[in-house]
Amino acid sequence: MNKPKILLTRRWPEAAEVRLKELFDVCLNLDDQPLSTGQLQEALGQYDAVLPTVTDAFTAEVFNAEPLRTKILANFGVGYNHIDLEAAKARGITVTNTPDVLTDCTADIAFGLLLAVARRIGEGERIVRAGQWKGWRPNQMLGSKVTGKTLGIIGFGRIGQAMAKRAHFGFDMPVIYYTPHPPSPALCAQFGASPRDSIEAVLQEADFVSLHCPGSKANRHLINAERLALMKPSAYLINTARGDVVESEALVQALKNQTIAGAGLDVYEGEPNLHPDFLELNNAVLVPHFGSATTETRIAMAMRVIDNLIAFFNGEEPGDKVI
Ligand code: 8YV
Repeated sequence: MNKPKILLTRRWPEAAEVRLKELFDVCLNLDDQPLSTGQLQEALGQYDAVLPTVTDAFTAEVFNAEPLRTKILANFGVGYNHIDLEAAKARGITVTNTPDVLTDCTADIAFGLLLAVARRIGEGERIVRAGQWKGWRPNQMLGSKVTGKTLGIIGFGRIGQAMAKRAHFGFDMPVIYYTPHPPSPALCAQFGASPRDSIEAVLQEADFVSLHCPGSKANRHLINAERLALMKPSAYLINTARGDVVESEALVQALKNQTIAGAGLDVYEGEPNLHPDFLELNNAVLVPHFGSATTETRIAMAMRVIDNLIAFFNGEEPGDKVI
């Protein structure tokens, strides 16, 4: 039997590409540039499986492709808000993702952003590199203490829970959370995490708010001007979820007017573009959507995609089937 024809839309770590090539007839995107709508449509006509990432917008328009050959989109990443699931389903296409393997690294970056913004690490580095450091003094660059402060988590799935674990065991932080899908009380008790019955309650009480809900139409601008206004002026917002969960203009205003103390951001509305005013704000720490970017995790994500493909082409249900 011929090997299934697979399109990898972006380059993967070499070890993972080698493994993929042993199993399938693989086409690589050698330029590693995001594919256009037209190229994604063509891909659906030419390959049995397409392996997208967050940079590939599989909109309803893309799924209108004719002819259609693709049977599975095996996504490299846990989030799939760039794929119109209804449209995929209507064309009979299976979608899989890569949960679990990126949980720890994403929580590490969320906690890293929390520390960086509270302790002004980005700002401090800029001063040193610019040759502007005039020497130690008692009032130099005072930030906010992290240990013992209250962490508020919005969305308490795998990554939210990993964040809670770091806060509870590493930093003695009381953890509160809001989630529409509450985990078992026993699990929450492990991290001393207590539920609140609304997003508003978390925003009002927390010293740090970290977003761990999925990107989706329903969660677009979940954090808007009205909700930002509920946060304490001393509180910080951390976003490693999806850019459009936060209304950028409202966050820029809150940071400019210091109605909140700061923000640590890994994701942006319309990335790789971002609201230009973020660049002028010293109370924002900005990193380039690299929550899962460790060699170990990116290889593990790729292997998870490969496992899903093997199951699918063996006629079994892939372990990470989304639809
Ligand atoms: C990935 C992510 O880098 O998995 C996700 O949802 O946001 C990131 O960890 C990216 O999505 C890869 O497609």
